[in-house]
Parts: sequence; structure tokens; C-alpha cells
Amino acid sequence: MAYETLRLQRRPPLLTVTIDRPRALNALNRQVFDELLRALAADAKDAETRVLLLTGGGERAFVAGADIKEMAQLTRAEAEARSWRGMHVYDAMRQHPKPLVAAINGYALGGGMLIAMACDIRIAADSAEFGYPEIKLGIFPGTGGTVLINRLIGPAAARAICLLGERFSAQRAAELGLVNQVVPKAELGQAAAAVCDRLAGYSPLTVRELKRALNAALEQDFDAARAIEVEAYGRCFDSEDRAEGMRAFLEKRPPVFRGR
Ligand code: DAK
Repeated sequence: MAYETLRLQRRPPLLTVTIDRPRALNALNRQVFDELLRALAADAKDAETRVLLLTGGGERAFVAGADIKEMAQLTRAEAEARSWRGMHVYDAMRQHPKPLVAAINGYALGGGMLIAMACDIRIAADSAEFGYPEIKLGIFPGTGGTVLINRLIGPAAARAICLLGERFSAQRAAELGLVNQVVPKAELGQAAAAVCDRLAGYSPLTVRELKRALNAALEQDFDAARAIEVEAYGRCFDSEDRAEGMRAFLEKRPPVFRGR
């Protein structure tokens, strides 16, 4: 089935997903959430892609948040149901078996900053702007947004971002540890492609298990996270890719990882 709010470009090992509603600065309506879930489910079954690159259509925005025109019509029950639905999308991104790289090409506000935070690596154009402006609308980042930002960058900065609602620069986002790299806007595509290439060269099996361990470290308590880490590590150890990686090192050649 075709996508209306997303543009997908599949060039294995890379799948590029562009959230493409530039006239609304790529705001997240119900259809975007549904289509993102569908694209992730389809990609999870695709053995040829190894990395997913996420970006925003047009020149101005990555994603300017949830669609306020749509949100304005919601009842409390609908808003709560949509919060859970939104969280399913962010969970599906974090739990996707392949790494997600966000190329943040402009505004990453509210739900848009959350979409970026649900990716594994974030690269921002120097002109990008971040923030949780929800408080100005009489709401707050209620789709797991307060939880995730606390865990990613720590409570002091998270509190100020949520309560003040101010926009901040890509440079500031890097200082906070919210983005991994800031590049001139003209170099964003190239920088993101380089990171995707690197990720695509590693064992997809190891990357999948590592993401499980990293998610557990973020989401579970100390002992549970360590138990999941050991189990994920064991699965890597059992793989042909692990044998190949170590053999290649000893034979002084680059490894060829097949995801087995
Ligand atoms: N929703 C809908 N339309 C938006 C939008 C948004 N978030 N942001 C921009 N647009 C639309 C504008 O209405 C305008 O459309 P037209 O008037 O031309 O039809 C067009 O995009 C261009 O925007 P502006 O004319 O405003 O452009 P400016 O350069 O003047 O300003 C701006 C750019 C990004 C500073 C401004 O547009 C802005 O402040 N936008 C709103 C940003 C915002 O407050 N974002 C947080 C939204 S609340 C949930 C899931 C997630 C969330 C909540 C619930 N569920 C699943 C339940 C998260 C909440 C949020 O993200």
C-alpha cells in the first residue's frame, strides 16, 4: 500500500524515510503515525536493508511537532488514546531491529524532537532548532516525552526544556548531548550518509542485540538490564558474524558480516 505522508527510498542497505508534509512543516497527524508504524513493520521483515535514515521533507523542518489543527479537535479520551498510539510509534523506532539515524534538517519541536530522540544517532544541520513548545499550548510533551528526555539528557536540563518551552539551537542541543553531530546544512546529507555507511558495515545481528541491551539500560532497573545485556551478548557470541569478525582481525582483513 502506498504512503501519502511519507516518502520512502529503498536502496539497500539503506532505507530513507522522509516525513513529507512540508506545507505543515511535517507536523505529525494521525496518518503520519500510522504510516510510520506500517513502514517500520515492513522494514523489520526486509533482510536487505540494514540502516534507516529519517529526515523531513522541504527546506524548513524536520518535524514541527504534533499537528495542532488535528489536536485542537480531540477530546480527553481521544488525546489519551492518541498518546498511547504515539508511544507505540516511538517504541517501535527504539525497538526497531536496525539502527535509525535522524538527519535533522530544520525545526525539531515537540513530537518532532521526540521522533529525533527515538532514533539511535542524531545529526543536525547547524540551522536546526529544537524545543518542547507544548507548554505554550496548555499541554506538555505527553507521549512519553517527559520520560525519554529525562533519561537521555538528565533531569536538570530536561526540566528547563519542558517548563520554559524555549527553542534552542543545534549547537546547544549538542552541548546537552541531545544530538551527536552538528554540520553545515549543505553537508547534512553527506554526514548522515557516512554514519549510515558505517552502521551498515557492522553485523546486523550484533547491532540488533546491542540495541536490545541499550534499550534495557535505558528502560529497566540495574539487574534486569544486566541480565538482558548478558543474554544479548551470548547471542552475538553464538553467531557466524562473531566468528568472522574475530577471524578477520586475526587474518588482517576486513570482515564480511552476513547477519547470521
Ligand atoms: N501543526 C500544524 N501545523 C503546523 C505546525 C504544527 N505543529 N507547525 C507549523 N504548522 C503550519 C502552520 O500552521 C503554517 O500553515 P499555514 O498557516 O500556512 O496553513 C505552516 O505550517 C508554516 O508555519 P508558520 O507560518 O507558523 O511558519 P513560521 O516560520 O512563522 O513559524 C514555527 C515556524 C515552527 C516556529 C511555527 O510554525 C510553530 O511554532 N509551530 C508550532 C510548533 C509547536 O508548537 N509544536 C509542538 C506541537 S505539540 C501526541 C503526539 C505528540 C504530541 C502530542 C500528542 N499524540 C499521539 C496524542 C506532541 C505534541 C506536540 O508536538
